[in-house]
Amino acid sequence: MKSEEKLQFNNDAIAAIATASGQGGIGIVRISGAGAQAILQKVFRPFGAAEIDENGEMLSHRVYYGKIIGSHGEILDRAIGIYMAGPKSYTGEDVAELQCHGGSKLLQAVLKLVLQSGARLATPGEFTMRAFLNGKLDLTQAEAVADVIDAKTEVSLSLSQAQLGGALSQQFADIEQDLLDLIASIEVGIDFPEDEDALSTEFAELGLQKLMTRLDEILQGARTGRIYREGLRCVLLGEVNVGKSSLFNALLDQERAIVTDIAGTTRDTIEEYIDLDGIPLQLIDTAGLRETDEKVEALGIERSRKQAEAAQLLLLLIDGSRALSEESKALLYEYQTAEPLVVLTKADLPQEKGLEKELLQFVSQEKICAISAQNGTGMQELKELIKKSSVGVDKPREGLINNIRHEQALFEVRHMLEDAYTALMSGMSIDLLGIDLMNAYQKLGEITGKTAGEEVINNIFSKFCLGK
Ligand SMILES: Nc1nc2c(ncn2[C@@H]2O[C@H](COP(=O)(O)OP(=O)(O)OP(=O)(O)O)[C@@H](O)[C@H]2O)c(=O)[nH]1
Ligand SMILES: [Mg+2]
Repeated sequence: MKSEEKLQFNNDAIAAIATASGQGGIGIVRISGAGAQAILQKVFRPFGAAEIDENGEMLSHRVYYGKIIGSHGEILDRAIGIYMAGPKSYTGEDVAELQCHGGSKLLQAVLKLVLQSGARLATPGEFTMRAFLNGKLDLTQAEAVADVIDAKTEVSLSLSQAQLGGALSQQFADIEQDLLDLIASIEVGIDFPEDEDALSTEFAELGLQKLMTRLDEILQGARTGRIYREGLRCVLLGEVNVGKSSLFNALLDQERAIVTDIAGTTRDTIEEYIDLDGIPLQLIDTAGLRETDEKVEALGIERSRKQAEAAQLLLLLIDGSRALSEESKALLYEYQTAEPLVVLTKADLPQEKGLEKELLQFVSQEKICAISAQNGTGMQELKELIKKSSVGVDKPREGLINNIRHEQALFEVRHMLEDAYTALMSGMSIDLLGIDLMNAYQKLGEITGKTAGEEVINNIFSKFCLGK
């Protein structure tokens, strides 16, 4: 593994609390690295006639019940102790775990004891980084570890689990192999006994085209993948009293925001996640937009506009029971380029005739829908429309890339292949093509980590939580 050469690899014993902070039934202190077993046995004594080997050492991959002994000989806790000899462990190193009672003071005391016994505190992500450096996981799988922990919906979770299982690794391994095959064929020229140059050029062209198409397909799914992993910021915007907070509550299925008939009820932005058929939708209710001299409201309105700018999907709400106001018209005009979904509200009331027609000056028909937050009319259609405008018809499927890092690297590889293709078409010698393709291969390897530099790797693991 290349990364080992680049990163200074140290297998000194590290330790951390592996479970979430706060109280829980069980809390785990994990130790990994050289001497993990010795440290475990310094602090932990199995009860009774537990099986140990002739050197008095606990056996690997056995569960022991025993006591944790503090520095003054006191019993800190009764716990489960497990020793897992490398490489059959999470990190690939010798690993020991103490499964204690889940109190934060207790776990801190146990961790302190372990640190006094020879381990040092692990940095965030260091366990998983070691797993990567020991070849237990590639980079896409290591990233999936964090994603599984952070998954916002069941769909996000299953996509991350597939990635952890190697769905992306396999996909990129296949592409790497195709690229290597192409490089090899070009270099050896095996398939082209006669008229070598013409044939080999044609072969390279076809191979490149095939690869570019494959990369395009993957890149097309990237936005969808990213939405399932990160969520989609969806902002409800509109004039005062059009029913933003009512719609927010209806989508949330909970009376979260205050609703009144007083114009300017909502002052601050309110954010909540909902699971829309697996899409983690981050809904943001905002203060209604209008001219005001009132200081607090004006600050709220400033926030509304900021949110609208940062939105990935904008819902522009318009009261369907009233004639189109000058204010709403101005908003339609102002936010036209953001391609908002226009939501006509209060569909349970008599609707203003000709309103939809007027809207067509600003948006296309398929971006308009009418709802009632009060009786639920049109809510399903709105949800479908949100889905269509975010993930489109893309179904969540294994192998969707979901990470800007993968996307950027792939995008660069795509460009490199395209440049090589163009050069080839304009008469570049086939010998030179191999060099370009080798560069593309190197770039591709950054995704799984084969060729990733220290900075990339450190950056990925530094985002992990402590103890992972
Ligand atoms: N009939 C009917 N009334 C509604 C509906 N949605 C909202 N309203 C009423 O419209 C008024 C304003 O609703 P809100 O949800 O507070 O409107 P808002 O856009 O959040 O208003 P601000 O926070 O002031 O900007 C309230 O009296 C609601 O009961 C609806 O679907 N049908
Ligand atoms: Mg409101």
